[in-house]
This record gives sequence, structure tokens and C-alpha cells, in this order.
Amino acid sequence: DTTIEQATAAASGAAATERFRGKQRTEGAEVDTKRVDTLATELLTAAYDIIRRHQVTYAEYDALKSWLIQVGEDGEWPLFLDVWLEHVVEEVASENRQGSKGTIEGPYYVHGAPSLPAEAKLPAREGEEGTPLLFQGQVRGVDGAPLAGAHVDIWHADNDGYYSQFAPNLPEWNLRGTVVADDQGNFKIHTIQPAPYQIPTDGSCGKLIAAAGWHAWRPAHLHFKVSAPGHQSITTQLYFTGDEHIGDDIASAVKPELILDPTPATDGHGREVTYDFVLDKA
Ligand code: MBD
Ligand code: FE
Repeated sequence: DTTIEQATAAASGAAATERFRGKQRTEGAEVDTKRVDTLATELLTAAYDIIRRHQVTYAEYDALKSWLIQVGEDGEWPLFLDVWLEHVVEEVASENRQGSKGTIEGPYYVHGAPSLPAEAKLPAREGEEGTPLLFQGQVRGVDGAPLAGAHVDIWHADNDGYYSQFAPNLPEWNLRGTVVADDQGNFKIHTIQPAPYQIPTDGSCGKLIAAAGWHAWRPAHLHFKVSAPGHQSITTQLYFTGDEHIGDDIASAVKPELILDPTPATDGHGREVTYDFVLDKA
């Protein structure tokens, strides 16, 4: 039998749901009855307004109910929320930051990637497909001081748009690592250029996209969490100039400051780009 396990919405959804349960942010989220009342009431009021203005029918109400049930069964709540809501939560959370722009985390971060030295190649398969990419830079504070030993946690999709631990047949930590910057805050990461990413089309989120006549694409991107003692961590993504979907990311997570313009690598292999991360004081 030569069947190869295929990536499915339900399998990556289940993995993302499981992952979320282990990393939920709870600081400052004790139940505040008054705040829950305000937020839940305003959310429902917005829904009443939509139902009245658009004369929503019982058939549409049942379609919504059935779709919401299916989102849970597919494990696609993390995907749905991170694609369509997280960008506004991130906007509010980072309003007062001076350092580098951040953007959404998305559903595919995994804590605990292998620790790697300041110059490192990300874990990859033998002959990993894709244009080689050298991503290098420095981590600094807003005052310009280099942040020695800063952690640059990076994860990204492969040349087919798949993330390790969320698609089958990939080594556990493929294209994931925690790079520890040197005493000048510098790092050099050797990896490959990720492919544009299409969110799963065979699950509930895909069904919504098809029913609404949208597309399922995110531009190619590298994900990062950058941290250093005494500083605020940033969660961000970097994109590539000229990407077909740079202007219509399904997750609305592109910002002009996050677009890279790599040049041919000086060693003749693939491309290279320099980008510095600037962290605010804690
Ligand atoms: C991704 O790779 C991603 O980064 C986001 C935000 C949502 C779905 C898939
Ligand atoms: Fe992603």
C-alpha cells in the first residue's frame, strides 16, 4: 500500500486546537462580570442589528448554526479566529509600542523549538526544496543598545506551504528554531523561502471562503517571536515584496514595515536579506 497521508483541515485543525489549549494567555483575564456583560451585550447587539437590517431568514439562521457546529467539529476555531479577528486584537495590544511592528501569531506556533547558535541553519530535510534564504540582523532596544543573547524564535511553512506538526510526513521541528543572538545581538539564519500559504479549503473556513466568493491565500511569510530580558517580546511576520497576495492577505496581517526585499546572496546561493528587531522596555 503506497497511500501517503494527505494534509486535511480536520487534522491540522485538531493539532491547532490541542496546541492552543496548552498556551492560553490568562494574565489579567480573571472573570470581570461587568466587562463580560458589556462585551457580550455589545456583540449580541451588533448581531441583532445585522439580522434586522438584512432581514435574515430562518434558512440562513439554520445555515449559520450548522456551520458553527462544524467549525468546532473540524477544530477550526483557532484558524477562524486567528484569520478573521486576531489582527484587530494585535492592533489594540500594540498601540503604544515604539519598537518594531508586530502582527498576528496565527495558529501554528509551537513553543520549545530546538535552541540554535547565532549563526544557524534551521532544521530541514535532506535536500529541502525551495530557494535558499539567508535572514540576518540585529536585536536592539529602542535606545539602540544591542540585546546580547536575545531569542529569535522563527517558524515558517515549507516550499509547498506546509507547517511541521500541523501537516503529515514532516520532521517534528522542520523549519522551526530558537536562534540565540550573539553578544552584539546579531543573528544569521539559513533557511529556505516559504511558499505562499493557502488556508485549508476542505474544512469550515474553506466553506465560508467559497460561499462568500473570497480567496484562501496568505502571502509567503516568516513568523517570529523575539524576546530579551527586561524587554517586551514581539510576535511578528515578515513578507516578500512582489508577492501576489501582499495586498489581499486573507488574515489582514500585512503592514508596510514588514515587507522584505531580499537581494541575490553574496555566496551565489539563493537570496539574502537583513532585518533588525527593536524591542521596547518591559
Ligand atoms: C497561517 O500560516 C497563518 O500565519 C495565519 C495567521 C493563519 C493561518 C495560517
Ligand atoms: Fe503562517
